Amino acid sequence: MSFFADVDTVTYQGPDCTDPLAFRYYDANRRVLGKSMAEQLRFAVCYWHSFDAPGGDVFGDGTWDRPWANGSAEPMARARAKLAAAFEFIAKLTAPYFCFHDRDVAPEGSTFAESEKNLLAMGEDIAAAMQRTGIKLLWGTANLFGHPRYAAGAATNPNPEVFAYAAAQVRTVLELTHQLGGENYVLWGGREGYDTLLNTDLKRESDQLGRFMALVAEHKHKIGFAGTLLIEPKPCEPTKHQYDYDSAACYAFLQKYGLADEFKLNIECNHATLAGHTFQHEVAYAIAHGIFGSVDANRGDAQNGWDTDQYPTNVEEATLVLYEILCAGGLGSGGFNFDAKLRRQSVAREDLFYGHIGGMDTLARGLLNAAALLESEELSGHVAQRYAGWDGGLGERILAGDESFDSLARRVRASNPDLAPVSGRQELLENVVARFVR
Ligand code: XUL
Ligand code: CO
Repeated sequence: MSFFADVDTVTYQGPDCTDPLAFRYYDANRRVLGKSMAEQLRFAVCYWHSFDAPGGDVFGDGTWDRPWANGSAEPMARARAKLAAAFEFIAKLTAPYFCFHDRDVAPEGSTFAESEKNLLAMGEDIAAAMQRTGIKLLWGTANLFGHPRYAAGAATNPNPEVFAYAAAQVRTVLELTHQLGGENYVLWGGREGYDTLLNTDLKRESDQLGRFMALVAEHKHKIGFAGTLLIEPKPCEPTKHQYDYDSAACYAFLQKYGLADEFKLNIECNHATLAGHTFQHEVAYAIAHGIFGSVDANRGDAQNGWDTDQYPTNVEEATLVLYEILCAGGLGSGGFNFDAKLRRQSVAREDLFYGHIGGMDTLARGLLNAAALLESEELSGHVAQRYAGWDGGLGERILAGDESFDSLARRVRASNPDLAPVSGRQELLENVVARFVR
């Protein structure tokens, strides 16, 4: 069964190549800062946008040519065809990882037991496909937002029976992720929020979510899953307000419930921009607080206020984000998962290749630029110099707790220091970045 017979394995052909089915920058084995590009970028293809979604929008039906979705009347046969399409595509793209929700890979049954049976049966086929191709699992996740039972939330539902159902669902997917050697497990709180405060008890919902996350961590340790647990910040959509608003809100939540050592963050570019932040800000905030985990790579639209999930094309943005990640020592167990989808008019199957190739090349360029910027020390040197006063003397004593308001006031009164502002050099530094963005 072949669904992409017209496309060969995508190869690196260099920046001058004009073949749209070749990489111009992503050269998997090229060494960058001591690792191969493949190891630095850890690309993953997501199952849901690429193989599951039909290309519909709120005004119209699916448009995409997806023969695996309608070749059989039998849902498990369709799931197996989808699996064949996914692994053929990911292998030809040479992406080392994939990511899935339970409902992407296996049909929901008429009972919980039937859904679980379907998922575990598909799990065996997934394991065989991974074995055959060498493609690995970056993360698994449970869909706790699609079914009507989750309309008022999963963990934050007013009905504890829904909480229990979500727990049972996550338990199965966490165990399957563990069995498949998954390197992370993601929780995106798509409906963990509210539409109106008129019917919502914020405090209860927060405590319910905290308890749910604690149960996930408890079960992770019970089964010996060594991967990283990740939560994925997003401010809104589908609910008006989501509790995992941004990196800062997630960090506060994790600390409140004693979970800051158990969870890290999966930062998505378009979620950052929906929250009114830059992608770089969200990544930098997570890194600064020791909770950076992984990335959902995509981009929004500067004029639209929703999650357009387009493929990344902004090389400057990729450079700045990769600069933060490289300064922090790399992705660790995370990766760049393309949580990105084609436009509704991109109906052809090979459009999936163009989207991913463009995204991989954009991030590969970002990696090369960021490595050069890091090695030049032009930004880091400036920042280090800007804060040098805190490395010794007065700054060090303040941070060590060796100064008080009284001692500081005595000091200022005695020395009456000249505190004329020093140039922040923003324009100069923007010009430095511009020099490295190629
Ligand atoms: C939705 C989103 C999800 C998560 C996984 O905006 O990003 O696809 O990544 O549930
Ligand atoms: Co995402």
